Amino acid sequence: MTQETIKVEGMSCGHCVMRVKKAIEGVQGVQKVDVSLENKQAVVEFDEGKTDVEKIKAAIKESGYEPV
Ligand SMILES: [Cu+2]
Repeated sequence: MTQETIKVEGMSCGHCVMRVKKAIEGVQGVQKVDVSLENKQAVVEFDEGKTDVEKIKAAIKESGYEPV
């Protein structure tokens, strides 16, 4: 299992946090997601054999937010 911290721009409330969390959870291979509005970041645990950071970032982007 790999853990990565991804900075996310554009979140302004709990609703945004839920949208980003749901988007990341929808990526196959993701095990655990913790999104922080205060820190503007997502801490993601995932199976390296099934997904990668680029795919997770793409899912964040699709949900309307900006991974950095
Ligand atoms: Cu919001």
